[in-house]
Amino acid sequence: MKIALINPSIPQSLKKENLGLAYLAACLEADGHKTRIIDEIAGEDIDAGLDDFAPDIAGISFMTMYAPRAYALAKRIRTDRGLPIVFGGTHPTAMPEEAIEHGDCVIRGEAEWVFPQAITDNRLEGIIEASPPDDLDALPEPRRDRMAMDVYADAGEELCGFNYRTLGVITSRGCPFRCEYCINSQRETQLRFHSADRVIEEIQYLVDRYDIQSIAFYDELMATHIDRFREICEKLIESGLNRLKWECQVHARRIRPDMTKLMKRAGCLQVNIGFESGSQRLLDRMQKDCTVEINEAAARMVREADIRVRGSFIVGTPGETEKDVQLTEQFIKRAQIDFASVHYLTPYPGTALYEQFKGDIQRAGISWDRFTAGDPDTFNCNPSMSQEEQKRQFLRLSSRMAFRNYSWSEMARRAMQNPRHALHVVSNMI
Ligand code: B12
Ligand code: SF4
Repeated sequence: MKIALINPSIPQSLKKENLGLAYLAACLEADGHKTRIIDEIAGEDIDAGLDDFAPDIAGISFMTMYAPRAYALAKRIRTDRGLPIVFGGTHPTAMPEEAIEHGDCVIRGEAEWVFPQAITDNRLEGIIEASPPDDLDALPEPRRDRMAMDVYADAGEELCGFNYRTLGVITSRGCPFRCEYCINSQRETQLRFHSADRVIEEIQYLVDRYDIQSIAFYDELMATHIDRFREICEKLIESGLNRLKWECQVHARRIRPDMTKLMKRAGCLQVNIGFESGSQRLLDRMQKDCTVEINEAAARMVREADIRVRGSFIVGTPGETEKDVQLTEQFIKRAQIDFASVHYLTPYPGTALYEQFKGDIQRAGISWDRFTAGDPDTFNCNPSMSQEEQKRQFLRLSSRMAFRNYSWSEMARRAMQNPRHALHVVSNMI
């Protein structure tokens, strides 16, 4: 069979490769199928791709904010070409009943084994529950070569103010935490890992084939299994691959001084930590399983190893007051966060947070394309503050903090790279 795997694009799309599709392509091909990833984000034209490839099945992958685009595409492909439509990815997994209205089949969850099997069994219809792969190393290497990787490598990935040729690697799947705004609050899949050897093999491949200078680890969290993470760092050093720069997400609870020193030697330039708030009450409310003190100590340990700290923060948590936003601002200053990225709390389908508000969201008829995590007009989860006030707090904090710990020369360089964004930030600061 010929299966087209479609990656739709919207104006807010970030130029980051969809590795889920590359894993699927590898497994479908291992089963004897032909695949083509038609990647609108990389600039490919979907109709031209379908004309050229003439597939038997069209699979479409999407997150929530892509849903209207994915459904419109599905309608067109069904009407014009009569192809069966299979949906997968975060949004169809969270909202299968909605998605199935627009297609023939929805596969929920990690579909590497189930998608090829459903084709073999000729049962690509309705809602299918995938059983996620237990052994990640048993998966063939993702077919990155099915995507225009140079577009992604050169997309201007910015790491600490520099643009490196960067590609992504996934070394684990799942997360042991259950933050209420994240899909892991509802997901039942186990935490699973690629071995350190497999990770190094993949990175070496990216160096040899795509000449990368930097790695973005797309894991939800690195360092959840400390020994394996240490092994990856040691192997990066032994193999000389520590000349590559990299960044990753780590939970504050997992940061230890011996680990940060090793990470530095292994090439780590920046650690991203979801601190979320400077208010303990709100951390507890969002089930963060962490304290302000642990967060502050983690930031200190990372800084002391001479690694930059990128902190992510949320405005709009239920119960948040102006005082809480001030606590967050004070935390960012006190912990000397190098780069603070502030998000507006967005109740994504698939999360425990969404379950609390789904009635209101459905009644308000909010279109999925507004679920961008940066749009304070999407939905206000916080009855303690008016929408207008919450929005004012968000814009103030995000613009004041975005460049807080950059030097003037760094800020000037960034402003020159993106003058429109710089003007927007300055106008919010005034
Ligand atoms: C890496 C990652 C990113 C990367 C790269 C994204 C990419 N291109 O894939 C970056 C950093 C760019 C990113 C950005 C964002 N992300 Co993100 N991201 C992730 C993360 C941590 C891992 C995704 C991943 O690679 N998983 C591993 C692969 C193997 O799994 P997969 O992609 O899901 O694919 C499997 C299945 O879904 C399925 N499948 C997928 N497609 C298809 C298609 C078919 C036909 C079939 C049958 C099956 C199928 O099979 C695949 C193989 O197992 C997830 C968390 C998660 N658990 O999913 C969040 C997640 C997807 N991101 C999320 C969000 C909200 C965002 C942002 C909006 C955040 C922000 N504040 O700006 C942006 C939006 C990006 C944009 N503008 O385009 C949410 C999405 C929630 C939702 N309901 O949509 C998630 C779930 C995190 C969360 N909060 O819970 N993200
Ligand atoms: S630590 Fe990160 S990935 Fe894990 S549940 Fe919380 S937000 Fe999600």
